[in-house]
Amino acid sequence: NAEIRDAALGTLLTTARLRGQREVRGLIARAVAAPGDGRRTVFDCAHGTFLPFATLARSEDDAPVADESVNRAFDGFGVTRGFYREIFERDSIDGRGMRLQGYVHRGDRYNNAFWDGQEMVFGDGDGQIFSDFTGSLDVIAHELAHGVTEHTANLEYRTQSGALNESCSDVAGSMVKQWHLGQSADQADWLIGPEVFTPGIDADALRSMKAPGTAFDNKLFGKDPQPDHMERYMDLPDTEEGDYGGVHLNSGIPNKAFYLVATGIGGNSWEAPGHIWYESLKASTATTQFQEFADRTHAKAGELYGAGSAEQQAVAAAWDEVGLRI
Ligand code: ASN
Ligand code: ZN
Ligand code: CA
Repeated sequence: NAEIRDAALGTLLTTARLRGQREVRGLIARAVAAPGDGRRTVFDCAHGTFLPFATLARSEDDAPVADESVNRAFDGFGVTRGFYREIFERDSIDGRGMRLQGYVHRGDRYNNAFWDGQEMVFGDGDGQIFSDFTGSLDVIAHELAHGVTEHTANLEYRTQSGALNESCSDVAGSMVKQWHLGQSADQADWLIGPEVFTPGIDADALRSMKAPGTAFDNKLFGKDPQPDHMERYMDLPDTEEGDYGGVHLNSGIPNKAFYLVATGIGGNSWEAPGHIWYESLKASTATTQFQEFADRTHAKAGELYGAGSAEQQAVAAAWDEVGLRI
């Protein structure tokens, strides 16, 4: 069957090539590509921004190297890959062993980390406000999870679908950290990136899932603007300035809902709550909005744990508390 599929796709690929259809060729090339072996590779950008100029620093079978940023990225990918495999039976980012490629020391004192559609990229931070972004396991898992979202729902990175995309990365980042540390929902700090601020900065973290809007309140940034309820949903412009409609801000609402589900059910976030969220992500589409996602988590909780189960009741109560009625 696989042979027949490959032959059929090969014919399509040839046709597309002859017709010069670049997008179709890309799609088909990805479809026929052999499943990956899930190996990790970390590259050193040496403060450049053009990734092809980065040099290979460590790959799967290599021993640790002298550069701890390289080792932290490598280890963080390993933990996250293990989490998806063991907890969700998912084989890497694309579910078929996609290689995990990371780039460290990106740019000069660059204050961020990101997923670029193919790989995970980390800045060193400026050393004044931010430190190295590889210093936080939940940030590493957050970036990798953007890849998982892209290969599942492919939630559009704007307004509510974008905030759900961001939230799913925070949820994954928190679960991976809690799983790695063996912390239950009650024991966890529910902070995203507590390590990325330099010790001199008066801030707990980038975001708090437990209490969105309280991760920082200082002279430098003012108060954490994340809302934790639909009444405070931030209608921002769909521009880079407006964070594409506040994708990193309105994510506070679904983040808080996940926190409430996890603590409402009790135990470990990556068990029932994680499965409900992951199944809902896989059943979502590019344009899924908050209400649709909330309804879906409720339906999934019913399918997985039974209609009227404690899990399903916790889901309904959580969304209600952030202003979304099932
Ligand atoms: N660190 C940010 C994120 O992963 C970078 C970005 O805005 N894309 O969400
Ligand atoms: Zn993100
Ligand atoms: Ca601090």
